[in-house]
Amino acid sequence: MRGIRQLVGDVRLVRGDLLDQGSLISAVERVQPDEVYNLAAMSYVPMSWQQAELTGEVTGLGVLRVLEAIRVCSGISASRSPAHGQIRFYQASSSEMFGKVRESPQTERTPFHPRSPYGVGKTYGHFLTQNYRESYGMFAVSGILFNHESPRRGAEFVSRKVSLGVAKIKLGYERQLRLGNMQARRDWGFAGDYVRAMQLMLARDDPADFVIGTGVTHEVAELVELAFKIAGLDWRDHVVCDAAFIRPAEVDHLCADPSKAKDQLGWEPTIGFEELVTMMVEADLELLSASGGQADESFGPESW
Ligand code: F7E
Repeated sequence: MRGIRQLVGDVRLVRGDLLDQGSLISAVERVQPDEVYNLAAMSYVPMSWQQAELTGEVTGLGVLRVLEAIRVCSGISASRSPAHGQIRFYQASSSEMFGKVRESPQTERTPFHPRSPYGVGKTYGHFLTQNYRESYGMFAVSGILFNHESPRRGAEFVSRKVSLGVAKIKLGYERQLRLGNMQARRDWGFAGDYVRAMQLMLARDDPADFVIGTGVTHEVAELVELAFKIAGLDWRDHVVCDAAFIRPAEVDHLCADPSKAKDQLGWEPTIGFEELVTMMVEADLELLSASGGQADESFGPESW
């Protein structure tokens, strides 16, 4: 609910739980959708070590339950192909599946080596989506999305933790920001661009998987330095490295090769790294100025 609070009233909410097969079948029966986007997961990587079994249930088996709900409601079986006008399914796969990367940049053909229970769960969901496409002829595809951010990002993820931290320090509510591995590199893009890619994937005639990212990678340290600079601050005066935020196994370096998406979807990101970080810092300065320093951080930030 946290992510869609602003939309309540404009959208109709129907209950369904990734842990409950019957509830998903009921939801699909009731809504009769043309398209289903599974963006749900236990998605905070550090939490996936603390709740590994729950992560497997939600992030991994949850995909099976959604696919089964679509299959059952569409009357599809191994001997019966989907009827014309079948439900199209999008699975939110993740660059975390590449983990300890075998090559750089990463493409649709790069082998997976996930480094967390979250990455392992996503890899299961990815292969299962492919398997339902091949076994039942379903229109089921995965977007392998690299990190995508916006001012609505949860406070536990590093981009928002930094933009909120900078805003709090700038406005005098806090003096320090405690972070983990500043050397990790990520390919960060704007979430709005990535949602457009998801829609383009379902609008195609042929179901296929795509890597979605910018092709540009930055260190966490660069993100930090830029965010503080935007607010007229020097990060060295405020940032403290805290071992509590170091992960048991890290994904060191991710960088997308989005050529297939460019060629076959006509997709390109419209917002670059600097514009994204500026957008997030400015949004948090505005939010905290208006709210007297209060932000919705119900889930975090916290250590793993
Ligand atoms: O970490 C490092 C941390 O938590 C990014 C999810 O949406 O994208 C996201 O996963 C990097 C890591 O995202 C802190 O060690 C340093 O190397 O923002 P993050 P993530 O783990 O890359 C993928 C594509 C998904 O699918 C996931 O669901 O930043 N880092 N210091 C820190 N990270 C956090 N969270 N907090 C720190 O204090």
